[in-house]
Amino acid sequence: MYFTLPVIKDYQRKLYLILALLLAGCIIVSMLFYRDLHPSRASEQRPRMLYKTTNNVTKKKPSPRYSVCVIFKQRLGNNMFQYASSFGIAASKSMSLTISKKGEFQKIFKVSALFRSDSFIETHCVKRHEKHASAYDEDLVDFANNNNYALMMYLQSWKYFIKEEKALRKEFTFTEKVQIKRDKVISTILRKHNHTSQNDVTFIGIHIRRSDRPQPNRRSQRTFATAAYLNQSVHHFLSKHLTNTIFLVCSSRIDWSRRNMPKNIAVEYITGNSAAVDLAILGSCDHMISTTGTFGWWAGWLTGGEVVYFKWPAREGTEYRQVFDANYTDFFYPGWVGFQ
Ligand SMILES: *[C@@H]1O[C@H](CO)[C@@H](O)[C@H](O)[C@H]1NC(C)=O
Ligand SMILES: *[C@@H]1O[C@H](CO)[C@@H](O)[C@H](O)[C@H]1NC(C)=O
Ligand SMILES: *[C@@H]1O[C@H](CO)[C@@H](O)[C@H](O)[C@H]1NC(C)=O
Ligand SMILES: CC(=O)N[C@H]1CO[C@H](CO)[C@@H](O)[C@@H]1O
Repeated sequence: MYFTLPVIKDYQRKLYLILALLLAGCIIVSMLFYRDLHPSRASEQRPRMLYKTTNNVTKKKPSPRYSVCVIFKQRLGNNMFQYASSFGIAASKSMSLTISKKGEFQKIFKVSALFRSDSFIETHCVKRHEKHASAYDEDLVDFANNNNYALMMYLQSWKYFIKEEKALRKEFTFTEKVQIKRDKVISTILRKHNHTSQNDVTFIGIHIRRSDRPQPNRRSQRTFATAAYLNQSVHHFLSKHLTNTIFLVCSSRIDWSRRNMPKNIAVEYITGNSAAVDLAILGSCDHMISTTGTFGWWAGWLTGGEVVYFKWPAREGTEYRQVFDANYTDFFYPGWVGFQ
């Protein structure tokens, strides 16, 4: 008995090759699909707040299938509201949080959100729209955690995330890259003022916003802080007689700021950094004087100290005034101090 080796004809060989390629293709496509549904994480550790226990009852594990997806619009200050409010709302519903894996946000903060493709966010997240950009909207948050949702679009109220404030401070920890640049600027300033440690001084951050690049058509509807406001705010802190007070000013209009800041105070004008590094510098101050805009709002929040703001950011009777609630109480944090 003997066997004859089967003769593999040329066309058969080609057929096998095509089948093998098809199989490999199927495997690759299904792997990509799996990755989209099972996204990567910023860190292996899941956000602690999702597992917190209340009254001995462990909350149900969030289903990674259902997320609040963050859609970032405009610049850093706006993006922080979009992230923070989505984070707070997701936590209140035991949902996960998803951001684009191609975004810049995770290069600035060590966020715990899931990273997914833009196409996932575009096609799998049902969009819900707020009524006002800078006021709390209870209808916006009235949904069940049975689908993926994207909440549009500015979400500028602390009421969306106040219950998760502690967890949010962890989310808004700056990445090492930003921290290193911040520390360099801070230590240069300390040396210049003959101090060795930030504990020996009181830094008051000041963010002065004068222009309104993203929406120039709204310029006439907005108000901008004046020299009188800066004088009042600076003297508010000087009257407290804090230890070695130094004012740190960031502004897109640094010349205007130099001309209009009160004289005869210890002040440093910070220039030449990215918005993220400026925010990190201001955020590491003890207290904050903001003017208008979300960037100064977040710098104030990050300090965790006393925050002075300019009232009010919108002219009465304008369309822009309507993005806020009647008394601006949804927008400005409780306890912050408003000066005119
Ligand atoms: C929580 O657990 C403690 C100790 O096991 C018990 O005494 C208490 O009654 C529990 N509380 C609730 C709300 O079940
Ligand atoms: C720091 O110390 C040097 C040397 O003692 C002195 O010349 C300088 O004026 C001091 N600078 C400040 C801001 O106090
Ligand atoms: C700045 O404010 C202080 C304290 O309120 C006041 O004494 C001073 O006159 C003000 N300066 C200007 C230039 O308005
Ligand atoms: C608490 C508070 O300041 N409430 C005011 C909000 O605004 C309305 C109308 O503008 C006032 O009538 C309230 O007194």
